[in-house]
Parts: sequence; C-alpha cells; structure tokens
Amino acid sequence: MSKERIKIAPEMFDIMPEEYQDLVERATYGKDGRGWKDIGTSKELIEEHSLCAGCPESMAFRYILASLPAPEDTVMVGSTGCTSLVFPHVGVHNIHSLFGNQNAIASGLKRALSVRFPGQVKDVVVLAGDGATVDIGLDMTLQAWFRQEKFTTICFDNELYANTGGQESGLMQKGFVAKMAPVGKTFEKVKLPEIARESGCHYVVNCTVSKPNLVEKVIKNAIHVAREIGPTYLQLYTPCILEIGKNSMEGLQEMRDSEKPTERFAYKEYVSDEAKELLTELAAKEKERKAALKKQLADKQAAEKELAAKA
Ligand SMILES: Cc1ncc(C[n+]2csc(CCOP(=O)(O)OP(=O)(O)O)c2C)c(N)n1
Ligand code: SF4
Repeated sequence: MSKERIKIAPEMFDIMPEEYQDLVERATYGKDGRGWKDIGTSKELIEEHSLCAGCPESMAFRYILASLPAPEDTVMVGSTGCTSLVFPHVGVHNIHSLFGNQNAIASGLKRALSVRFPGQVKDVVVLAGDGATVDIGLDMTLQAWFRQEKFTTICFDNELYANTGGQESGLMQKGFVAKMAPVGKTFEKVKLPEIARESGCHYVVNCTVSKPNLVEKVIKNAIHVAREIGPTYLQLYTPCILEIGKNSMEGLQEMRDSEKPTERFAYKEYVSDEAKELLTELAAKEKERKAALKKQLADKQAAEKELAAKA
C-alpha cells in the first residue's frame, strides 16, 4: 500500500483510530533509503505482537519491516508457527499459507504479480520457521529454488517447533533435548545454507539478528538480488528463549554467544557472480544518493546562514 492508497478523506480523519492516522502520517512507505534507524522516529509497520515477552523473533520482525526496500509493493507469505502470531499486526500485505506450502504459494504469487503489473516492482518475501522451511516444507522450498523463482525466503531458525511445544526439527543441534523430543537429536543440524547455494540461490546468508544494521544489509541485498536475478535465502537465528530455558532479557546474549567465529551462527555469506555485480552497482548508486543528500543539506544550511546574516 502506498501512502496515496491509505490516505484518509479529510472529512473522515478525526473519526479514524489514532493508530491509523499515525500510520498515514508517520510511516515510511515510499521513503528512499528507509532502514532500521527509522525505528523510534517514524511509525513502524508492526503495531504490536503476541509472541512471548523478549522473543528475538519480535526484534527480527521490527528490523526486517524497517528494512524492506519497498513495503508498499511487497507481499509477505507466512506459514503456521510463532511467526504467524505476528502477521495480523503487520502493515504490509501478507498471506498465510498452509504449513509448509509457503514457497509454492510465493511462486504462484510472484508470477501472477509479474503478469498483472509488468515492469513494476513487486517484491515477494517468504518468512517462516525452520519446521515449515526445512522439515514439512522442504520439497516446496527446494523446488522454488530449482525453478529459480524470483523471491526471498527467510527462515527464522529457532532450531525446533516452538509453537507446538518443542518438537525436534532438522535444524536442531545434535544432542539437544526438547520438551517434546526427550531422546535428544541423534544427527547434526542440517546445513540448509549450503543446500540453498547448491540448489541455485544467488544470495545466501546465515547469521543471528543481534545487529540491526547487519539485518538491514542482508534483507536489502536479498530482496534486490531476488528482484533482478533469482532466489535468495536468509537463515536467521531467532532463539526460542522459552525452549532453551532463558529469560526474556537473555535472547540478545544467546545470539551474541552463538555468532562467535567457531559457533554455528558465525556470519556466513554466499553471493553468486551475477549477484556480486548487481550489488556492486547498487552500492555505487547508494553512495551517490547519500552524497547528493549531504550536499543538499549543506546547501540548505549555507542558505539559512546567509539569510540569518542578512537579517
Ligand atoms: C499442515 C499442518 N501440519 C502441522 C501443523 C501443526 N503445527 C503448527 S505450528 C507447527 C510447528 C511450527 O514450527 P516452526 O515452523 O519451526 O515455527 P516456530 O513455531 O518454531 O516459529 C506445527 C507442526 C499445522 N498447523 N498444519
Ligand atoms: S514459543 Fe519461543 S519462538 Fe515462540 S514466541 Fe515464545 S519464545 Fe518466541
């Protein structure tokens, strides 16, 4: 939804909910260079959430929504799990799919949008848990990558099925014992980032969501590469504090501990040659945009100073 589409008729303005007025006046739809730094100074595209207090998925949602390059022209596709508790509070078009089917739904949607709006930017972003992405939805995930579908798949990896009380997932660590998996995992965590690379993804990142600037960078890169070239995959560690016995203040430290160089969420990135070329081009354009903005600001300040001196 662009700001034009959500604008309120002036006669109706005062009877609309305050939150809606706020969204129209202060959200960042259509803003160039939007990013995590807008959090706190603009209206966020997430109102509230019904996750556990302190769940890192809530941080991840905030950073991702703040970083979408074109939220007004983005459709997110979710799946069943803890993430699905958040989508009803999100100010971006979204579709809930049957558990595991998210990449199939996103494939059809992306193709339909390309036919309906030829030549226009329409980003599709899948966001689902590891149970949906890797276990029950693995077929749909892989087939979308094999077909080179042009959308981004984000997996919130909390290494188990959280929403149903802690069952084992393919992304769970070897030996981990969960509430509903008392025997302990008998094999290693499935290496989905490597599988994504081998399955045709052009941009793949494995990391935590401890650093908002990093989340912004990888989200933007993944979406731009998907828009222009082909499938992209982000595996983001969003620990389930409830299932690993941490309190609501400990999620951030858990992510910091897990991203150390020898740990399983140490930053890992794969970029295809085509994607590298595109990202270099985009970085140069972004540099130009920032330089032009800086110059504009300096010119404005100089003009104001001159005026003040004359007064
Ligand atoms: C087709 C189908 N199968 C199973 C379920 C039950 N179910 C609901 S949520 C869930 C687990 C979700 O796990 P994950 O994708 O890892 O997300 P998390 O809750 O951990 O964020 C399951 C198995 C369902 N709702 N629909
Ligand atoms: S169960 Fe775990 S993943 Fe789900 S909201 Fe609670 S802390 Fe987050």
